[in-house]
Amino acid sequence: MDTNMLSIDSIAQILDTAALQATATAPLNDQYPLTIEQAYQIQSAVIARRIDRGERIIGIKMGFTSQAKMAQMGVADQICGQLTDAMRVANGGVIALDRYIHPRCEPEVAFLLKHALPHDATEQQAFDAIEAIAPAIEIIDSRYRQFRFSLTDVIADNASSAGFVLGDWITCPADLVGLKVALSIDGEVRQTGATSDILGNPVRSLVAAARLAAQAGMSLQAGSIILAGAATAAEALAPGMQIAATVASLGKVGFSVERCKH
Ligand code: OOG
Ligand code: MG
Repeated sequence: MDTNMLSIDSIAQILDTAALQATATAPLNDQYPLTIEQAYQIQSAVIARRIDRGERIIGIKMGFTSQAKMAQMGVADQICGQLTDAMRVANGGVIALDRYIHPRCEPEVAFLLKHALPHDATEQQAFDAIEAIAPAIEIIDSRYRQFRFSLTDVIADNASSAGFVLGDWITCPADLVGLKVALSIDGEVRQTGATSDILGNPVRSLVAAARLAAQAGMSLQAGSIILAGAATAAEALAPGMQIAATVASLGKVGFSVERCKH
């Protein structure tokens, strides 16, 4: 980074403060062009601040693994972010909107690993490492104004991660291609897709997670949770909403939003 730029830590502080205060900040890219490597360093520094506050890393989230998400956000490369225990929302739980800036939800699948994955894992190795699978909903919340960012901006911002809800873990079916995915709000289906919308097969997202995580100095261990990325575009959250996602043969997961903003 050249000298007239902010340090990795001061950019991390801007993003962390934006998240803590639920207040949007300006995208970094125009003022401080970053390399992908620097963006992941900022992401790690943002996570380090969470760890200092007592949070624990429990997994990885993948981003932009479906055409629907790439088209919605105008970003075309796969990215990863880190999940902490504090981001987890109980299945059937209730969230308060005041903790977020402009949150959205999206239907995903989650994997639980039974052993570590090497950075160059094959699809078969990735499949063999799966302990269980669950339907999931990710709550994303960009710390940037208007939810607009460049690739490096969103990497630095921990891939917009803000929360996630997991359904019950079940044994992974042998075939993960073409399971229907639906996201409904207040009982009305808003988004539909299929597991094959996630890189043709969500197991490929696990392969990509192993590669990207290693590049960014993270690792996938026994017990790690991996969110494979949304199969559909995301939907904005509003007070009082009841959100549910179903993935055929995996089951259902849901949460609701408090009726009033405090
Ligand atoms: C970035 C995160 C993308 C996904 O599932 O593709 C993502 C964003 O959309 O703000 O989580
Ligand atoms: Mg996502």
